[in-house]
Amino acid sequence: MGTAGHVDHGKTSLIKALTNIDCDTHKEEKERGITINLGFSHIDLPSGHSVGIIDVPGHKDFINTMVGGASSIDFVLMVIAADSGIMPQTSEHFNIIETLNIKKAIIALNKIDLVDEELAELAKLEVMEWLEDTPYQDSPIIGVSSTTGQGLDELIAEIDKMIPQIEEKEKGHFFRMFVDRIFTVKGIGSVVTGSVLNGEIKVGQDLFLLPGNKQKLRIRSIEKHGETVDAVVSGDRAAFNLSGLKTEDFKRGMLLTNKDLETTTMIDAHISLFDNADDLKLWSSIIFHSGTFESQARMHLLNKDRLTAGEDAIVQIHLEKETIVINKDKFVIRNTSGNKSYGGGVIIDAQPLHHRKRTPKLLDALELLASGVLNEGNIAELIKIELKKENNPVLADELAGNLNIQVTELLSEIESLDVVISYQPDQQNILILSSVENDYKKQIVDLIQQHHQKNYILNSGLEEVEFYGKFGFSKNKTAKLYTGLLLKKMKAEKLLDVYKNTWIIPGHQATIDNKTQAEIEALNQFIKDFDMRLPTMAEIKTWAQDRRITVESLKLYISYLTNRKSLVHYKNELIHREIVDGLKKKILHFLNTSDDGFYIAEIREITGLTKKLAPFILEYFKDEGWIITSDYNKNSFNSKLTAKGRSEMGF
Ligand SMILES: Nc1nc2c(ncn2[C@@H]2O[C@H](COP(=O)(O)OP(=O)(O)OP(=O)(O)O)[C@@H](O)[C@H]2O)c(=O)[nH]1
Ligand SMILES: [Mg+2]
Repeated sequence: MGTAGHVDHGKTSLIKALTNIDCDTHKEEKERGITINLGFSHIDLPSGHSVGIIDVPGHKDFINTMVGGASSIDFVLMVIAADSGIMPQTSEHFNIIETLNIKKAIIALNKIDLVDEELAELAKLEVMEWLEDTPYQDSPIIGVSSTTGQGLDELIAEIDKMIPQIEEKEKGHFFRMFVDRIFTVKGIGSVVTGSVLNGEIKVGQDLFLLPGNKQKLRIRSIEKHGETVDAVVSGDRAAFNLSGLKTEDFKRGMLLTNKDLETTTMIDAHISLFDNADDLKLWSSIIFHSGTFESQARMHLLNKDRLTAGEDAIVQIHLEKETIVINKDKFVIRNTSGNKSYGGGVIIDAQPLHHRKRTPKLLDALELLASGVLNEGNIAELIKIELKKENNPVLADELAGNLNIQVTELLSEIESLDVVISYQPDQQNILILSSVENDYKKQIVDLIQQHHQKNYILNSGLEEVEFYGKFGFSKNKTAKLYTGLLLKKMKAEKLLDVYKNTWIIPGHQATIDNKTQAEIEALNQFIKDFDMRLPTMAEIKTWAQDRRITVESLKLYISYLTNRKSLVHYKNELIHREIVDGLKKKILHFLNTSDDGFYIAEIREITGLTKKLAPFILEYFKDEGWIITSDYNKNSFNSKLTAKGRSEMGF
């Protein structure tokens, strides 16, 4: 529960009357008689539940602190002094609470001891009228006095009634907590506190402090409501003692999380302006508040040129400072002098591209995204949008993370979406839109057909790795995994077949006419005649030119002979297989006679290999895994037979 309300209306006094804890602990707070920092308390209810309480300042100068406190609460205790009624920060706090999507409120009409019955009734009517047509119109309004204790039992009963209405927070998410206080405890070290936004964390686990150097911080101990605990979950107040950093490394607004999240300085969002906000132009300077994070920012209206009070818009916000936010996070925007709240909204994309041009296509996509995020029921739509944005296969885990939903929720939604296909290799679900997959299928068939056409004398097709580059998948592990699965699936669908380790169109057969056959054989003989010398490419090309064989055909013939294993094509050199086989017999037999191996000079002696060819052959054998070499230098390396080499020779 969090307090809210105008300065001096008695929030802190009321919490003290309820819990016996004075949240105004600082000297300056005592001197000025106002709350400056967040205060923390808790109440044990008759039902047995324990409720954590955050007391916020009401003074207009500390709205940023109020936003930080209100960001993690489940319901609000709005304190309104019966003798003064609705005041500026009463409505400003209410606007913020609504923007932060806090759905429930209890209204405490405080200082009821200062008014007579008639005035109390009038104050209540004023509040009721003011709440009309807001999400809080059915909230209970209780007359209370922190001075006399009047109405406190009734208030406690209302708080108790609130508990079953609070939506259970998801615990399956990764852990997130904005840091709100940092201090050093003698003999213990740095302690940081905050309210857990998502997930669960236990003593002994590691946390990242972001933005930062991504060093893992071990949790030494956790306290909740002043008591040592083993774990905290979303909604809890928590104090962590962490190892690995100094107190000065922590700053208010940083995030503690168990997931290595990306920082951002740009976000796409849907915003609504409060009824009393100033007009905003295409670009405006604002202060952005999310949790305890705050930063100067420039805001760009995307679907409007000007925004007036009470209106909505889709915007791109450029932050001055790096932050860690995720989709669906709520935020508040204020003017740059920090004396007026403009409005707030929800993040629809935490890692967007820079939208320099406001094209209709972009706006369509963003409006769809916003409606998906705002109408939380429509997760299916969101999944589709997100997959379209990626256009690549993505892991279910990653997608759920991007959407800030549970994987189980994602997977159950997918069942109803015939557009999405999921695979299950090792339980990792890979998702892709079926329209995108169909496109990949078509491209794969086209690529192989082109390959067959060009390489008509080859039986082979394309290797799996060749598709990675063509689809821009080279750096994407998931996409590579997906390619392998897709190829297998296409084989099952009889769209593809396998020849050796390549993918071909079913029924593909090489065609070779007599002239081609003769040319290939001539090339084979030509290279064989080099015996224990390596032909240069120039020599081979001249040979081809003399016979009016084009470079294209020559390349094809070489591939053909390499595929047929007539030639060895290694490190851009060609050597005839029979020569290599002869050398293999000699060298591997020779190496088999000694466990200590032999130097290159000895090997040259028994084979008659040239200075150039000897290291080439030995390196080739090494790459094949038949031999290992050590003591490598230009002229000598000591080679030994490996187990693979032994079995290759049948030793
Ligand atoms: N008579 C009377 N005075 C009250 C009551 N509640 C609070 N006060 C007085 O009102 C003044 C302000 O109370 P606080 O509890 O500090 O008000 P607050 O809302 O926490 O103020 P900020 O945190 O600065 O926004 C104090 O002098 C309290 O003694 C009440 O029920 N009756
Ligand atoms: Mg106070």
